[in-house]
Amino acid sequence: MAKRVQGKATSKTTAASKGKAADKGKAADKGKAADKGKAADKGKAADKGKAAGKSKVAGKSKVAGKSKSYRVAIVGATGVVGREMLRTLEERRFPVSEIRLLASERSVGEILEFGEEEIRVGLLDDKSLGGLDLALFSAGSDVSLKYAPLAAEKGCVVIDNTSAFRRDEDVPLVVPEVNAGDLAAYTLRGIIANPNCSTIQMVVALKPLHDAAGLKRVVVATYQSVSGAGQSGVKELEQQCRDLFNMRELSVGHFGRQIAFNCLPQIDVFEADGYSREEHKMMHETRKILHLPDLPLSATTVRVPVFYGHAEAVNVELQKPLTQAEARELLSQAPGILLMDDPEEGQYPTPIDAAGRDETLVGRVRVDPSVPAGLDLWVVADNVRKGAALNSVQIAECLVADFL
Ligand code: NAP
Ligand code: 2RA
Repeated sequence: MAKRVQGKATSKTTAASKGKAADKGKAADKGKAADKGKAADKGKAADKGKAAGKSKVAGKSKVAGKSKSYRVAIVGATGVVGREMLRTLEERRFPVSEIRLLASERSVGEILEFGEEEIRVGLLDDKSLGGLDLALFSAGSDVSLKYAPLAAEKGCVVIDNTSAFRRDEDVPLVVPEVNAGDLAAYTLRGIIANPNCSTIQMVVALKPLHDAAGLKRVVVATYQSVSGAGQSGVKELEQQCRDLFNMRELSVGHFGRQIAFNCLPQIDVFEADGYSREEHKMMHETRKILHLPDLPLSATTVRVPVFYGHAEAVNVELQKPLTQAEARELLSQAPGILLMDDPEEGQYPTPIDAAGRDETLVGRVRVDPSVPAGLDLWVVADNVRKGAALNSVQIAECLVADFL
């Protein structure tokens, strides 16, 4: 199981990193959080006997110890996701012969740790992407649009964590537990897209239900943490909390409104049809990953004052009914999922449970009585980890295992 010390992940954002609230690591990393282990390990949930640490996460260290090793770059290495990518490569013992950390001028010279090594952050420019086997991009779409094709031209395979190429037909969009088979198409452009964090956790949960009973329609409402907006989002919530508790006037930045003690039904800009761009991402990406281009799907995405971990209330209409027990069984056996579903014992997942974990946590599984074949689910995951860094590294592991 992966652990994340949030203080390190946001080490540039001193206040947030050191702030008690921001420091999910305090709870999750030390295992003091709602401690999935407490409930799940004791087999009280529907997934009796499925110990927390034994859930199946696709591609788990499948390449650790491989004799061939690879020259890897992280573009955006100093960001919330980039730092987690570095940590994930190390934790999963990805076979690395050279690691190159790149960012903007703002961070050049910063030192990041990789195992015993101290690596100096370099400048991303036209010359910095030669002599690489793999590059994990996570520095925003504009950076990817400019530099990812350049890296691919130089013979490097790009795994891109931004929205730059996700909708391109010749770029596979991959969640290894769901559609690893799509990876083979990476040769078309030399680029693989990592889906949006809110999409990843939802498709991990939808996949076993779709395989068993066929998806007919999906309606989702999300509760997304501020770390989804990167370092600036974490800083902003932390600063607003401090200001409020100290009776200071608060300043509003990235979120455009007060996020502390508030919920904002807007993530990214609004499009002409009234949906936000984040909602469009969920709808388009889910259809592409599940190979269901006509799947009816509606999303409402909401930013909540939580530091790490996205939660989603997912309503699923199926082609044929599943009982609660059948759905729980399917979910408990699916790769990458940890079922935490024993409400009478107070067991259901929360963002604090998910923070620092690899799995997508699922609970509150119910039959929706308003339709002939429907289910309601509560799906929670660490947006920085499974929603971004871990999924990218899993893609890299699949590539290395099967293609490189
Ligand atoms: P972040 O914390 O703001 O980090 C941004 C990173 O990009 C920093 O390393 C920054 O370097 C670098 N960067 C920015 N402009 C650059 C430029 N012109 N040249 C080189 N490097 C540049 O953001 P984040 O949360 O890590 O997100 C990064 C990407 O991942 C975004 O596209 C985001 O949509 C996507 N994503 C994020 C999440 C999440 O949960 N956070 C989940 C899924 C996808 P400096 O230190 O030099 O500024
Ligand atoms: C967010 N899903 O939570 C986005 C990050 N890419 O803001």
